[in-house]
Amino acid sequence: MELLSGNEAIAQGAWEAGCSIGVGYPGTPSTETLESFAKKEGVYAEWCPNEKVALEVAVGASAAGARVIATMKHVGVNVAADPLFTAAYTGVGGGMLVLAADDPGMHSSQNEQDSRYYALAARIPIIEPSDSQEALLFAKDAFGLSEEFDIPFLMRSTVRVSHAKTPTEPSGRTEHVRKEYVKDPSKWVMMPAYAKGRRIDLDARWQRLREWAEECPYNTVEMRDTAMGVVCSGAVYQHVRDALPNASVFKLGVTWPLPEAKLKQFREDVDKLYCIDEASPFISSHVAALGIRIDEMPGSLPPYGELSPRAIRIAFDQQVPEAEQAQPNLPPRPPALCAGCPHRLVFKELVRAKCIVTGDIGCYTLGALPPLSALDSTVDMGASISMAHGFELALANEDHSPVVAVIGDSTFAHSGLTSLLNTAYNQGCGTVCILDNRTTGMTGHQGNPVNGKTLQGRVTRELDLEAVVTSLGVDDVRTVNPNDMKATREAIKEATQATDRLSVIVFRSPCVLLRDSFVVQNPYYINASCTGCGSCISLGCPAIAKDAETGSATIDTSSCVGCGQCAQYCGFHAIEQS
Ligand SMILES: Cc1ncc(C[n+]2csc(CCOP(=O)(O)OP(=O)(O)O)c2C)c(N)n1
Repeated sequence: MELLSGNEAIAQGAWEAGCSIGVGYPGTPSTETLESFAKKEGVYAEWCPNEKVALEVAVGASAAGARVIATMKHVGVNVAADPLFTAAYTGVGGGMLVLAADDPGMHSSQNEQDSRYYALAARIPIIEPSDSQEALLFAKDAFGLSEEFDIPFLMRSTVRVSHAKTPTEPSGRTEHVRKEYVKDPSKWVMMPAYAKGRRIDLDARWQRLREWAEECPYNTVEMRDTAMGVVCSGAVYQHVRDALPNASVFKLGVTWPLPEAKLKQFREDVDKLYCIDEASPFISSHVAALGIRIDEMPGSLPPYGELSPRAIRIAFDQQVPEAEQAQPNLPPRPPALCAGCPHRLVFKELVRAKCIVTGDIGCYTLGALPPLSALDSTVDMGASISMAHGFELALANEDHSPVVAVIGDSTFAHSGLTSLLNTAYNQGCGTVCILDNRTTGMTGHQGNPVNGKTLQGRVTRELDLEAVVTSLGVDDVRTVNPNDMKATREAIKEATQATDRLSVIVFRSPCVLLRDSFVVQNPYYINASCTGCGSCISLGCPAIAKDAETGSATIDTSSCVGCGQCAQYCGFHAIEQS
């Protein structure tokens, strides 16, 4: 028995099933799955530049007969959707499992979409564990099932399943013998002539999947008090057990296709039937669509956000225990760029230059928050550059502020490259700042093509950003140390002055948490010359605060990393290094 997180358990299950190849792109809450898989004996794993590439690598590996897992967060499924839909047609060679980890409540995401709708639309079966033991078992079985039904399986997890550690029983690995690859265009060449045949075949495969769902042991019925029955899945099952301990429960481990006959029987067996959904009506709407009558709860559940036992108790008019009451007056803890973060001065200077700043997704999204308040937009990975082009097109005939896109190195490799190619190819203008902090910071320091580090530490070459940008058609390219205020200011001024051409500034300096490349220096302190002007505080460095009594600035020497950014903004020489 071992305590494993859901993500670790999925990796273990894949390994036990003889899965030999793992691919993905990091994203909370999915990231640790591939990191954990990569450490196992006898497997190959790689981070890909984005989820679409990862899924295509997986489809190729599966076609060639290997068992393969592809991991991503829910928004990654959007990126991978193109191959996903057609992979349902081709089916598989070796078994293929796609992990989509959803983030209800948006703990670290830009939306809370429910990945199950993708699988539904793509006609791909969905398995949904409610704890780590199920995550292990479902993942382990998924490869054989995928081969049996000739279709990729999608495992949907949510934050609580992916991150909570629960007792798990790992066992040994059964090596999978790769099926020999045999050329078969009618299965793998999805041109209309062949795709039409596979579309018909997909329906036949679905007929068998529906029958399987009725018998599948992942769908379990727990009969208790027959006065109330609840249909639920995943982490919600744990909340239901907490809040409604006497209720009979139909725990769906397969959430698509639904086990119609079994659900109808459950309806017969209980007086009142409820569906408890989290953040989307996926289960209730499809249970209702089967013609199964669902009773109304005394109260209502929140239509969005993460569910909790408390929310369920309230919906069923129950007392909420003291420990689950919302605690008043808790101090807010907004996220902030770290002390010494190399992104900070770029935002400070972009605001100073009164730029319209289209942002992107990464640590640097935090530049949107006060006191920097630098960003005008953040939508999805890569959008900074394409949105800046849109701004430039719309404002072309007017005098306007400089339009600047800000994008991280991993995000640039993910989908900024094609956006920049578009602007350059269409003779667009504006400035793109690539914040190259030598890592994929936001998701926990994964390697990426720009820093040349691979998941399993294989030797590779680092992408030459400046050369790539130049070859995409940008002539005005400069490289700047973002910790140097004057150089940063000058570069932004020069790049944005030329309104008729596209320019790129590569701001390169390591993330302060990269202990092998960032060297912590002696901390800074405030001397007696401080006038309390607040200039250093406006940088939003968490190491700097205002002394409530004296009004002057103070530096917390235990969090200061000695970057010296603040000293460059002090007009009174009041910040010195110890
Ligand atoms: C399509 C998609 N995939 C994955 C993520 C998760 N994610 C958020 S930020 C980020 C990486 C950011 O790295 P980088 O661009 O290098 O910026 P940094 O955080 O280092 O500043 C990732 C992978 C996401 N939001 N969207």
